[in-house]
Amino acid sequence: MNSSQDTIYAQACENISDFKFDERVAGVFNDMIKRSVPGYGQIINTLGDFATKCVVPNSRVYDLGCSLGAATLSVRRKLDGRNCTIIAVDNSESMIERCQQNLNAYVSETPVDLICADIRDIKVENASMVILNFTMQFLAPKDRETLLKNIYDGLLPGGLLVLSEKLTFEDAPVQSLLDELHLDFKRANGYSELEISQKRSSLEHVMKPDSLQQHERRLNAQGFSHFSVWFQCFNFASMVAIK
Ligand code: GEK
Repeated sequence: MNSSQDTIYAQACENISDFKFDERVAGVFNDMIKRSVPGYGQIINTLGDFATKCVVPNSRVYDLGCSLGAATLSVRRKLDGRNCTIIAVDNSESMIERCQQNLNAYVSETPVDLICADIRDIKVENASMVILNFTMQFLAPKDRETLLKNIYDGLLPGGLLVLSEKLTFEDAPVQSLLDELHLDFKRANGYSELEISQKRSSLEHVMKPDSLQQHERRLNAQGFSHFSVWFQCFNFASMVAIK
């Protein structure tokens, strides 16, 4: 997947506006997420392995907040022969346009319904796998339970939710240690102090991470009885919940 280098916050801005998934971000998104989210590449690759194990014939896979389609592409490679459909949803038109181009670049017999919509308006049905890869953190906290209820109701018995999120920590020293390690990761990937602090300001009102305990409690409350973290690097984790 091609991407230009992310230099969006490289110049000093007088007023930092709230972060939006607009054309400028979509154009550099692949570079931005790889340099900002530790473990992103490994998570994307492993989503395909989860699909191999968990997706049953004649069912659906949902990729909610699909951005440029990285998760959809990873899963689609593993699904041929199962008569499945992938429903990939994002509410950014710029992301959806570029996602369509990325999907068109590869041949597959597994159809993808690419939908430009709010994931809160999508009814999940006949799903054996649902992916929320760093998307739920952008939803208003009050909407997260309803989203997970919709996912739980639409999953088949034994169906899998993969939920990847940035985490907060109830223990303050752990929070600051893992924050520091994440900052070092961004510095090592070439982001300047100015870029890091301007991006942080732009995300302040837009991205609201939860703790692992909050995630587990919320998933249990919707009925998921099997839960684990399968990947964590610093303050980023990917969780599985099975219906
Ligand atoms: C990946 N999963 O590459 N409805 C639909 N889409 C939304 C909503 C919403 N309410 N809110 C945010 N989005 C991807 C990465 S990025 C994560 C996901 C990040 C979309 C938004 O437009 C963006 O494309 C995506 O969720 C979040 O595996 O940037 O850290």
